[in-house]
Amino acid sequence: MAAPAESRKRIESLRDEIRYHNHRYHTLDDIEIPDAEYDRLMRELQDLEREYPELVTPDSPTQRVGGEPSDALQTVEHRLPMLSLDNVFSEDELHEFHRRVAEKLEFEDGAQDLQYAAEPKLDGAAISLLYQDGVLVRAATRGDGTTGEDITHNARTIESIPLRLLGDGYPNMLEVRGEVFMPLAGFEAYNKKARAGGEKTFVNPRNAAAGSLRQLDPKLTAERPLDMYVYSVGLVEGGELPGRHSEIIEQLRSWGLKTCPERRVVTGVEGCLGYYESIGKKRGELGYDIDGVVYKVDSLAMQRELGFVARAPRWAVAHKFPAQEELTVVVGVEFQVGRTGALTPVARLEPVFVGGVTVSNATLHNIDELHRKDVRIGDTVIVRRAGDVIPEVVSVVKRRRPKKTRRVHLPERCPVCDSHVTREEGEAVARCTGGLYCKAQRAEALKHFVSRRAMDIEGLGAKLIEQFVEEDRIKNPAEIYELTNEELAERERMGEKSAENLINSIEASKSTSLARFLFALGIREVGEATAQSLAAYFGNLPAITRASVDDLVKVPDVGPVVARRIRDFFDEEHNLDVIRQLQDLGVHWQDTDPMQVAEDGPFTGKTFVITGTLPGMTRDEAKALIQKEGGKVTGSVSKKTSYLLAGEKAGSKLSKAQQLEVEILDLDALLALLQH
Ligand code: 9MJ
Repeated sequence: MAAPAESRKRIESLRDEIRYHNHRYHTLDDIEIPDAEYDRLMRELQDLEREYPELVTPDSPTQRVGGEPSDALQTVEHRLPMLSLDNVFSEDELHEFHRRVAEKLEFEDGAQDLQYAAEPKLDGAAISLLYQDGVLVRAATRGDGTTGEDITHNARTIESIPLRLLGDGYPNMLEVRGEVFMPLAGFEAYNKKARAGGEKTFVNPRNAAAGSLRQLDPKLTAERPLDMYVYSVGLVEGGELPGRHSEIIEQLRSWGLKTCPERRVVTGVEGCLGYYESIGKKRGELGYDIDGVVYKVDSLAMQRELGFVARAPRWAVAHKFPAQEELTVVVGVEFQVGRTGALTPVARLEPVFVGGVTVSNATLHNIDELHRKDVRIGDTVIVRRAGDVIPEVVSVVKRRRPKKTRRVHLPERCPVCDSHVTREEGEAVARCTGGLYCKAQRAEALKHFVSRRAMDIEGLGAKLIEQFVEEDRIKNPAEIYELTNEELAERERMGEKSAENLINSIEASKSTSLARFLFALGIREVGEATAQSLAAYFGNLPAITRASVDDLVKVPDVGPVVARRIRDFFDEEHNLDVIRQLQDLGVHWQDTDPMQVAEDGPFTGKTFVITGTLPGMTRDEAKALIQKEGGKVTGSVSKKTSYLLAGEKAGSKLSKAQQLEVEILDLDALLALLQH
């Protein structure tokens, strides 16, 4: 029966698609789809070709295994082919593999005692290193297994590849094989730098390793943080190696070649599974990517007996971890508000099985990342879930972008509390301005509100606050003042005595100062010192809540950014509400006279820095005094500093002032200046 037109069409389109991805992978070093997806395309094509053998053509991607050498590098023939490994994805498949091994070796008892050398399956780029009389004479990529590329110039730049073997006893001709990989720390650092410099980043460490090895200019390879472990031997002439795989690897190690420290010899399938599990647990701490483990029959005599099928040995198998990267579709993007008000875009996904679990949300980190990756609703994306790390959107498969997608914009208002969202110039993070009012930020804001230097409510600890917020019992700080003794005493783990203590301490906090109260409100950038300056300058709260940005910047120590924050805070009606409620519930303080800042006082136009311990005056008092006379007080000494007011135990600021030849005053000298 002739193949249906539909299947013919599908075969053609699969071939086109696979060729396209082959080119991206092997030539451009710029992959677009995860391995799992590539494997699926290949498998679908293989299945169709098996069904309709008359449609197999010699140029079908199924007829060629592995990479196409690029034109730019010299090709190398591997005298012994570089093998690939068969995969198993489950316990059952592993049992099946073991059963075949036992059968071929004619074990009668099920081969429970058969020893396997077990090692992590490194996710990098395979390399062949040829040592002649102990000297590295050639390095090559795997290529398609038969023909690779000469990358000797690049291999020489990798520190863990010895240019000469140590010790003696090595064969005259020794080909070792292993994996070049980029450790995760190096990968992250490299990408961070590339991003900052506007250069191309690597999608994953494997691609980074493969791309780095195939550079034409070894200087570029040398800049990449690469490492290598050896895991097998190829050609051996003029010498003998031990009779077990595990012993050979030890031998290679003694000659100065780097080997993976996680290697073990295990017994039977049980041993293999135990190893799989223990490496799976350690995976996140290894510092390099692995995509499974490899079991190799340890005895070389048995390996020889088992031989090969096609391009893979019968004596080894890779037991793969579930794929960490998968494709899925973005069905929406929502913004989550963190405890500090930071807005994080989160992609809602069509559920996909990745990294061993079903994932339906993935982080986009921040709005800049979202735009950099150009993620739109409707896009097909690569999702990555590595270990226990939260799943993330890695990239968009632009080729699969439908005609109609929706772009994502930063919301103007907080999705939790509807307050305005702000974003500072040059900052990646956008924030909700809701503060206390925003449920997402409530617990943090309340902890700050009750803290010792703010309202100083003892006994209202972090745990209790979190419970109250969780239960919606406290929605704003005013509600703290509505807690009753009975209600508290009924709570678990809270005795009558501590309930009473807490009530007393809430009561005591009602009598406070304007500075403490302002600080307690948790306005961004308004720390204790700024709160004090504001309180001293304006003397009362209504004056502050009404002050324009222009008024606010007149306050010593308040710059335009801080002024803007203060204005934004008091522009939110709900913030004023909470303040009113607090005052209605009895929170009060003593107003003071607004500061009379001398327009042309003795210190007008002068900038002071205060350091050390002053005799009989706190630094805050000295600061108020200077400000009252028209001076400005800043935190660090610079060329613009007019005077350093130095008390006892003055440290680095004093030496800085001396170095910059800034005039140094003690308290008496300062007071003397005011006499004139
Ligand atoms: C990796 N990728 O870590 C082999 N491999 O052995 C290990 N690869 C291998 N062994 C024979 N550990 C062919 C490939």
